[in-house]
Amino acid sequence: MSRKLIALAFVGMCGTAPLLNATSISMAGPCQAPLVEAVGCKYLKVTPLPNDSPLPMAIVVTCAGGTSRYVGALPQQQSATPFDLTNDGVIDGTVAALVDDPANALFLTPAEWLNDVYVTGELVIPSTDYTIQVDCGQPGSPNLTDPVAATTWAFGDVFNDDPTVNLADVFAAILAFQGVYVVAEGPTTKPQMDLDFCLPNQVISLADAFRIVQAFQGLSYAESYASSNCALSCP
Ligand SMILES: [Ca+2]
Ligand SMILES: [Ca+2]
Ligand SMILES: [Ca+2]
Repeated sequence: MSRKLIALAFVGMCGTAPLLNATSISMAGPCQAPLVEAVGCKYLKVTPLPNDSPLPMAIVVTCAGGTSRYVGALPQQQSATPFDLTNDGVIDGTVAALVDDPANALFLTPAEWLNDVYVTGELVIPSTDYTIQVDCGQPGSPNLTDPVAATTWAFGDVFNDDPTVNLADVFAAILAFQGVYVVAEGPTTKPQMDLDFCLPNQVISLADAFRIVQAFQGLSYAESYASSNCALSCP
């Protein structure tokens, strides 16, 4: 009998769903490392696995310097926020942000995460190494997977190709601002271009295009944000 069936049988024997306690949840399956890829200079895409797991899972992001933070709701949100990457009306996953307080970590099943979580935050910054783990434990009692590494894209490099920033990168953002998410280079998505302000706002505006213009002009992320209070490194 599979572990999942054992857990279900346990619920059946006891008769009531509230008895699906920590013991039966931990029997439901192993905690798998997530799929991870950078999808912009301020976004990491995290896919908790397996997709059909009934386990609530949290996501932990660690900077190269060793600072770890859980993923929680965006400010003013109660949970992970549905995210339509291209304004085509089809939700593609959720967006959530690094939070300072582990008590604010979101524990959701992969289905509740809508499978693909677009992680951003003030400490998700360009050209920076991160490792990502899933926590299949409970708040305050972590059960972490192996870490998976990803590096965010260069500041303003919409296509992550060169990694220079050229007019193609700038035009992609201007077209997205106008609602067009297909350019000569192919389809684009918001995480490729959403880099203003400290915490990106999931809307492509002229402010995003302006940052990309600054990158095209040769400014670094630190130079572009020098007058802000945005984090310039992830310790
Ligand atoms: Ca969509
Ligand atoms: Ca480029
Ligand atoms: Ca934006």
